[in-house]
Amino acid sequence: MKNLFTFIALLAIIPAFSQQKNPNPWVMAPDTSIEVTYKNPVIPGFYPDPSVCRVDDDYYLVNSTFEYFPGVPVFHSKDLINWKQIGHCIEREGQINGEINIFAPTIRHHEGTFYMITTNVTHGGNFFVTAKDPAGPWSDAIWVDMPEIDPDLFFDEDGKAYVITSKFELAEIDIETGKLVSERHKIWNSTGGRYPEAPHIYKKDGFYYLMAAEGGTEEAHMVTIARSHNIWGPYIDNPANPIATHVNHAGMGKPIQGIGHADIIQAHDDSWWMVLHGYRSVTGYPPHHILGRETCLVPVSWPQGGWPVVNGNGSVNVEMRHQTLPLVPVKEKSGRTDFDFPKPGLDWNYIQPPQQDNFLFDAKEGHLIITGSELQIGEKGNPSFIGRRLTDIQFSATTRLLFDPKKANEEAGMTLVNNGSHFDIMIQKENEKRLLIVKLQFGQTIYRSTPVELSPGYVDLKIEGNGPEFIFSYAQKGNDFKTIEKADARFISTQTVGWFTGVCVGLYATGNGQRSETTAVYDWFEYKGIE
Ligand code: 6LW
Repeated sequence: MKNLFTFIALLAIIPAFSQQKNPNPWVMAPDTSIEVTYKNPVIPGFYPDPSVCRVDDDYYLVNSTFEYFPGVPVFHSKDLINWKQIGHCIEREGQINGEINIFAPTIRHHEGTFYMITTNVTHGGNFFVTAKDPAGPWSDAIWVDMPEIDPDLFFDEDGKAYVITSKFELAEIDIETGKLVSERHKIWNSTGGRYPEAPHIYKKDGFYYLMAAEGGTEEAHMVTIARSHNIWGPYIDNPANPIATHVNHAGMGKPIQGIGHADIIQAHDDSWWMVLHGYRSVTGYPPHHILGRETCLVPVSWPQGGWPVVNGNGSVNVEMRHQTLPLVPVKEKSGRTDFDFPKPGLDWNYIQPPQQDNFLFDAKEGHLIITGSELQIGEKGNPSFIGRRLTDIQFSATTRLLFDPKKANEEAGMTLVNNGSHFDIMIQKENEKRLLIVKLQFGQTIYRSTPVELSPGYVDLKIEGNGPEFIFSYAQKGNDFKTIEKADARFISTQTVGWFTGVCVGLYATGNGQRSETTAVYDWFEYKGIE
């Protein structure tokens, strides 16, 4: 009889098992019956390698900036979702050794002081700057003799400060001087993924946790973690590594790819969160992105004595359905500028510290006046360029330009730039005619559209993006815009041009080998993201 009951009970259980979907957490789909609470990326556009710290219920976040100046934007938020830029850590030429080439930063707050540690790659290496107010001013650089990139600064409870970089060598430092006060010891070997980097150390429940990125910053990117009772190790890998990645089958269909390079923060309500970056593609297969790596946010559950679990299954969704901190929206920035301010807004950037006399912000007239230097965009140095990041897959950027070149070498216009490759809609003079040309330059390959002869007066220039392509058009005297060229967005994507940046749209002038005599006067600029 007992056996019969067992048999019947088994019969009841077997269908339940066979109906159960694959219990592998990687394939868990979001429950769409729960309402969307926020969307990723939380900071759109080329804002990679995020690092975050908290002071009470204020959050501060920084990103890497490579050749752009000012470097390392600082964002503020009350809820980790709505961010507003409040300054830059690197805004004086004196803070860097000549050229700027800033890789991943870490921001930390300790006993009333903010610290931002990063690398000026090939121009001095690792250094940190400090500030009492994260909006600035930040101090001069304090150099730290550590090899490789992605330095992390960890303050232990006993007041000691440590630096670890992508070589996973740890050293105790004197936080006043940056000098090493211990030997460097390699404390971890990573889990074996390519490009192990981006370490951060946290202390929780008596463990030192060492989190890192592996796999490289493309599709195979991942976040891994190990822990030890001793800061010097040995570190034991989390058996559930990687804790976040889209390299697997479940992640491959997600709109955000290449997730990794993370930092973890405990919020003022004790909830845990991870910031990390990922990119949104503008093509089908294989993926190409133009916006660069963007800052995303996902919840973390981190039980006492246990390992952190990221967003349930290690994934990042665009539509997030997790309870948030109370939302405190920030005022939407207008994408329009009439140049009625004496210096560029925080979202404007130069390539390298600029030659200031090539830029005049004439607030009274409402003009930005650019003088072309001898440099072309893409040449080593600081061309006469100022721009902002594209932050939307679909966008339009429009400007009004007054430019009547006197010589054939003088050129000015609006441009899309990524790692030295650039797509320009610009004015040049040829045989006494003022011509409008679209020039597409990728590496040594240059394409010039059929020139359009302009009538006298200002010209409105427009670049639109619809995802897979860019559309270049112009208008004069209030007439409708006429399209003169289209270009495949892949040719200026990060996958094509290389490096770690996304596309910026900017205003420029060049004398193509000699300084221009004629200045380019920009009356206004407008950027619109299209949902
Ligand atoms: C950065 C490294 C990375 O220093 O890419 O994706 C490098 N992660 O950690 C450049 O951003």
